[in-house]
Amino acid sequence: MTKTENATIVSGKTEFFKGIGRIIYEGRESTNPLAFKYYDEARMIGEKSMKEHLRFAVAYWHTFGGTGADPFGMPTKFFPWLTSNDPVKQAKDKMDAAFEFISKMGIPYYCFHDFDLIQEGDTIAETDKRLEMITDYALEKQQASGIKLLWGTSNLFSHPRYMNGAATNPDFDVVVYAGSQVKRALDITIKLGGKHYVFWGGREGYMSLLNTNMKKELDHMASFLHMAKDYARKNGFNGSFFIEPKPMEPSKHQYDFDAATVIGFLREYGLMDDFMLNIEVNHATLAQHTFQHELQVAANAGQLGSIDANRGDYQNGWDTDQFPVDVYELTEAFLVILSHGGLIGGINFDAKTRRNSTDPVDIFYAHISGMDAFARALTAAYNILENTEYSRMLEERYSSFSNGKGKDFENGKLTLKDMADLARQQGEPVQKSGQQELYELLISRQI
Ligand code: XUL
Ligand code: CO
Repeated sequence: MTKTENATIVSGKTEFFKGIGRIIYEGRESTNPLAFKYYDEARMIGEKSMKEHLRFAVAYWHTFGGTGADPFGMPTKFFPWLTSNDPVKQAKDKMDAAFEFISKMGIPYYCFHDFDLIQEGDTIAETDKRLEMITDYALEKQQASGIKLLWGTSNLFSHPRYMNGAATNPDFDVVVYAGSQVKRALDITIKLGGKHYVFWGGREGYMSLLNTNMKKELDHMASFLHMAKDYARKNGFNGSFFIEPKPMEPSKHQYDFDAATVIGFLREYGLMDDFMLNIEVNHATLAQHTFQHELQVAANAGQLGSIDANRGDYQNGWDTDQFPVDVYELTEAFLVILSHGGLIGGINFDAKTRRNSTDPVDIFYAHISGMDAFARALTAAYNILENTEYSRMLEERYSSFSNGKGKDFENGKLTLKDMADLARQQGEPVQKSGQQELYELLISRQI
């Protein structure tokens, strides 16, 4: 353990990222690739520090479990923490590497699926034992480093037993198994003081409607979520549950298609009080929406919870999960976030370095780049809201509803006949520009 001025670096027996110390803020003039140019954690943006606004988290799966394997090729990343054949030793090495990396980065949170921490055992008893051991180890590491768990989740999509779904599986035996897994994942999230809990249903959907009773499956999904929520609440969990929308991949059609679909589902099944949304950039674009659109839909319903940060590729439609670097896009996102009081959760980098980025140091470059991009976006959005005409322009655009007949219309006091009479009195409306280019100019001036 090394004390630095900013944080406690927690390495295991082996130091996996040798030669790299605590990544610090050096300012925009710095040419050091292993330093922040914009992310200055203590800097106040309005009432809160950058660290508090952004609440960054590292995704355990991509960052420490990703091997670079894809449907066309074998693993390319032979990281030393992944090499042991003994699942217990491998899990501990991985955790040593994780806490060393996260503490060197000065990132406050991490996120995991149950089986990112350790490989599933052959029996439920063996799996219980393994997760008990590795979460004891995680608890020690959290206490030594001050790093916290932003959210936990359960992998209900990789194992062959879930090929027809987990909570929405047509076979009750599989739904039971999924229930036991979520119970355990909630137990470990609570044990580790996890702030929130995520449901992402990659197999909750269908490959073909021909063999699917959609109504039944949706009812089952709702019953399952109610059970999970009731269990967690009974056991003292007071965080939020987040649903993470995604339209497709791996299923042809996923029930949590996009923010609007999820909100409709939560309303229909009485889950609005406990569940919010975790919006992922690349899932938004897969659903043919912008990231900003999905955030706005969630915010409109008061359900904006957390973010999975990444970006897609402009030339193809896959979930490429690249690190976010587009400051313009992120500024648009932060205009929505700041206008709605910030995030309950935080910003989890659900992103991976490319298959041919094979050096451990690439993981540092990726996170530094993403954190700097978010820091710039946060600052720009804050300045746009506080120091430009933006908010006034937006308000002005709707000012015809602020009084008179416009106000009466908003308050439901006019009939359609009244509208017809008014139109006859007023005649052709005066043309008013939408001024998109002027709004864009306000953003580009601030970034
Ligand atoms: C998959 C995805 C998941 C969730 C957690 O596209 O985003 O990793 O974030 O299960
Ligand atoms: Co995600």
